[in-house]
Amino acid sequence: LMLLFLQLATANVNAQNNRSAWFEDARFGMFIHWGLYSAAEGIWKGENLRYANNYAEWIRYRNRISKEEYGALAQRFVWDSIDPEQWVLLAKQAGMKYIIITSKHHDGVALWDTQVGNYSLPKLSGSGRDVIKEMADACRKHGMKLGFYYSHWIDWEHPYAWDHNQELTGHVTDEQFNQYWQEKALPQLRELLTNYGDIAMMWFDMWIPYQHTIFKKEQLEQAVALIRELQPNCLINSRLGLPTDAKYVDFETLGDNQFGSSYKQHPWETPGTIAHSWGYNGQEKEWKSTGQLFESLISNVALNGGFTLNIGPRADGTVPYESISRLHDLGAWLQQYGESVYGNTGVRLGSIQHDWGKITRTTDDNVVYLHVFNWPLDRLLRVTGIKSKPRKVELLTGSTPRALSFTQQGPLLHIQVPQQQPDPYVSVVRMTYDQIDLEPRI
Ligand code: H79
Repeated sequence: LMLLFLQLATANVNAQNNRSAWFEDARFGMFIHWGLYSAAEGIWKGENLRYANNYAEWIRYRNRISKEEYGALAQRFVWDSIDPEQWVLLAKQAGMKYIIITSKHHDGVALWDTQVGNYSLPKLSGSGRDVIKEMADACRKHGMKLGFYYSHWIDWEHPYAWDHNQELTGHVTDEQFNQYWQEKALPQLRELLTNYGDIAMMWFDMWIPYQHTIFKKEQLEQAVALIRELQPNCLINSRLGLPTDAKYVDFETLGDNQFGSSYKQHPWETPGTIAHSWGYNGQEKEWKSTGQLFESLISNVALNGGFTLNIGPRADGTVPYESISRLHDLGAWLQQYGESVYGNTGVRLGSIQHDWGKITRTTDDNVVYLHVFNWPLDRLLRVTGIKSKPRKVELLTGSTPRALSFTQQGPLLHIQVPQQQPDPYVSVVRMTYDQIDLEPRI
């Protein structure tokens, strides 16, 4: 009974529509954290206070910066070199299929030319540049899906929004919070969903179910109604805070940098960073390796999930070299081996793990890909858990695939591989079946 309940609980996320079909095929997207905090570069008046998560985009909260002083960061933007089209091209080169940009992060600053208040990047900087509009145009030009991050819960600019301990705003009553919701959040969402063409998704960021927050269910339902009315194809992520029901939520967002641990039937993704901070930090020390990013992406696809990988451009629009080089490597690999990622899902193998890497398959079930992170020194790749016998097994090399010989006994497949792995990051073995018999295992 418990098992049945679990299955029902996860199966209903995407039951009512196929809005999210493109998202399930995409598997890989770009997150962009860019805002006033990018200009602070993780340092405030010579100090980099260690506080809680230590994220550069939390600098206003961490350093208790006043609204006016924080707003003055807008003067540090270098508009000549800011070109959102370059971000879109970088995402495209990296093999990413969608971009989510912080239209308004926790600091409450709108990146677009909002008519709701004056606390926006175009107004504070005096540039008049609407970067969200430029993003929307560039995405349309290059066939890239565009989504908006919108911080609906936390807003350190608005006196009546949520800031955890109300250390910046003082105590907020339900009535006051509702005033923020009706007068700022909903009207801004309306602008974003009206003035920028097709929006592929709205990405909210609240990591607590609404019952444990200041939100009333009806308030969040107003946001859903607005999105469904203005953009019927727009996806909504689970961090809105409402239950994961198809009425409200189109895909699940796991924790920040939290990767899948079991196969999920409904669409899901992990938002992840290359660095530690999401926003630009001039003293960033924690860069993930390219190999680690490959494993994160492929491991998620093998569990039917996706990966939204973040960049934090500087206030002059440039992207740190560390991010660019990793994205280039990921993109070059996907260019060659993308058939094993896009439109792929996983093979349910229960608790079976392979020490060499991860398995994906095309959704019609007839092609299975072995992603080898650790090349076997004894030149024997051992695959357990698939009973069907492949028609052919090939090593993808980037040019002509190379046939591999194999033996099979029951669910145990032994593939002979050459001594040299063809790819320095992830080598791919393609197994083609006439008809594959995959036992669904939970
Ligand atoms: O936008 C990125 C982050 O800025 C945002 N989500 C990603 C996508 C995010 N950062 N932190 N969190 C979400 C959760 C952090 C919660 C806490 Fe705290 C911060 C726990 C401890 C420090 C705030 C302050 C809540 C408790 C104390």
